[in-house]
Amino acid sequence: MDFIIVSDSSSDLLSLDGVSFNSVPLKIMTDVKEYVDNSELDVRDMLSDLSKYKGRSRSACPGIGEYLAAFGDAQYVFCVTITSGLSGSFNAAKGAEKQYMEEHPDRRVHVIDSLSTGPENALLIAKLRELILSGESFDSIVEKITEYHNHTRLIFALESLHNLANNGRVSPLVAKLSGILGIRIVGRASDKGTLEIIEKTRGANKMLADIVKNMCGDGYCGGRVKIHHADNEESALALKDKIATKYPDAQIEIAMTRGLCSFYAERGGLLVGFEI
Ligand code: X90
Repeated sequence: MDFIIVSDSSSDLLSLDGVSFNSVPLKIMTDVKEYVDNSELDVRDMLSDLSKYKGRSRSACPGIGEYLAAFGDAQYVFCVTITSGLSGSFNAAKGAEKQYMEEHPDRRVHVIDSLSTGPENALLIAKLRELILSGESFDSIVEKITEYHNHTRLIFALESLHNLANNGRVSPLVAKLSGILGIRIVGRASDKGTLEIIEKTRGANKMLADIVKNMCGDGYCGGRVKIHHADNEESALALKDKIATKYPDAQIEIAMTRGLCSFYAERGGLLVGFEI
């Protein structure tokens, strides 16, 4: 069967084993440089550029044409986008779906608004991959992935909300909180796909404990976890240990955020996608 999974670069994935996969890059722009969030981007270089840069910076989502190109000639397309609550990426993908179906009425496209980003999107993609590889039909995959999505969540810890606030993705008042030295914010993707602050936390250990506490509060009990970190492997490993102490059999994977999530989570940020 001719399946493809397409995702915008907010999923932090560049490739996938065993199933065709295309990543559609978002872009990060300053007044002096544009960073395309594809495999050629050196994320650490971008983060260090941005930490020195004092001017304005922003992001841009893909357009319909970029999604159409990523769909290629596939008979069946599954497309996972960053939350429509914070980006136009989902709308662009839906526009591409409409055009694709008009041009090829025999083909099928299913666009998923993740209402989230990073590791939760990566969980959805991992599940889509499994369903495709197990030979399920398109309609059955749509049904199962919709059900699976009801059982995935995202919790994050950020050291700075500067870029989110400057781009209108979180209120400046909320962002001010994180400006206070040593204060980190723990939050979740709300059910509307927006950023919900849960609490302020002080110190790295407390932050990790707060993440685990909130994961359990949201219903986590040993399912699959993906931790994506913005150049903060040490905290990601410590978090993995903490979860594994409570749930020794949990499958926990660590990856670094790519460009888009690194830009908004900022250096040090942790994003945790998990099953409930
Ligand atoms: O269309 C665009 O230009 C992209 C805008 C994306 C804005 C938000 C990205 C957030 C990345 C930060 C913490 C997680 C928040 C998740 C809330 C659903 C990561």
